[in-house]
Amino acid sequence: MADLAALKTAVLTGKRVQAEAAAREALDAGADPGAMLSEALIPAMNEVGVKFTNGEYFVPEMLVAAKAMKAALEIIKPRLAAGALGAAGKVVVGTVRGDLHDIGKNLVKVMLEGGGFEVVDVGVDAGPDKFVEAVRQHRPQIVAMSALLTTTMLSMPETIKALDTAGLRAGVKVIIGGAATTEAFAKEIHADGYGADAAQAVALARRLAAAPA
Ligand code: B1M
Repeated sequence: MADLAALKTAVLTGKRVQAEAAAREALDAGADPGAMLSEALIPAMNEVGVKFTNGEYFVPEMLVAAKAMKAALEIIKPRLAAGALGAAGKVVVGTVRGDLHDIGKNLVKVMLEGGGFEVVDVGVDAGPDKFVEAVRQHRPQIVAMSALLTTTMLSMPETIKALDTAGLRAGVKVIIGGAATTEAFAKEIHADGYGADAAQAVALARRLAAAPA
């Protein structure tokens, strides 16, 4: 039986080496990579967020937990990304301006790749210009933006506006996600869709990439 509790604890307590070892052991014991995400890695990060809110954790604890999560994710990534790259379409992904959170964005990227999309990653703290430039250069069907902070989500409508001003908005579908965002916010800013998690982002991207521009 795979020990997902050990993986969760290692991430929660920011123990990178233990997290890597627990991820390897769980895979060797036959754990499902999706379950490792949904039952260990993501709940651990959610708990980190609760501890931060309660004043039990501070930024350094969040940071080491994030490093442990990323290290474990690297180990399970090859098992998640199994799709034929590019067959489903092309997506530009990034975390918006002012926002340095990249774990969720990276997860969305891995799952999109697993779903057969070619992904162009503009990274974190990506302003409207960066998204516009990537769309101009790579001509994706979809732009996926991530925001974790209530302050930085405001960069999303600015990016949509910049795509419009550049004459690129009609040619792409814009989807958003990240803990700060909601379905209602997506509607308000005239995005084409909202994904609550990485799996929803892939389903949404599939649906929109198949629809006419
Ligand atoms: Co930050 N942080 N953080 N942080 N951090 C949050 C987001 C926070 C909710 C913590 C809290 O107060 N409980 C809070 C935001 C409050 C708010 O705005 N409402 C917060 C804060 C305040 C801050 C700082 C301001 C703290 C400070 O300095 N005082 C600061 C800001 C830095 C900046 O960005 N400018 C900061 C810094 C950091 C660290 C650098 C220490 C670290 C990030 C490291 C990294 O990413 N490399 C960090 C972390 C780790 C967190 C928490 C604990 C965990 C985030 C995470 O990785 N979650 C977070 C609390 C929380 O979210 N519960 C918190 C796991 C990840 C898998 O989930 O990213 O939500 P998530 O992605 C999900 C979905 O949202 C969705 O799919 C993913 C997988 O299911 N999704 C998409 C994401 N993007 C998508 C895009 C899509 C679709 C779906 O496109 C279509």
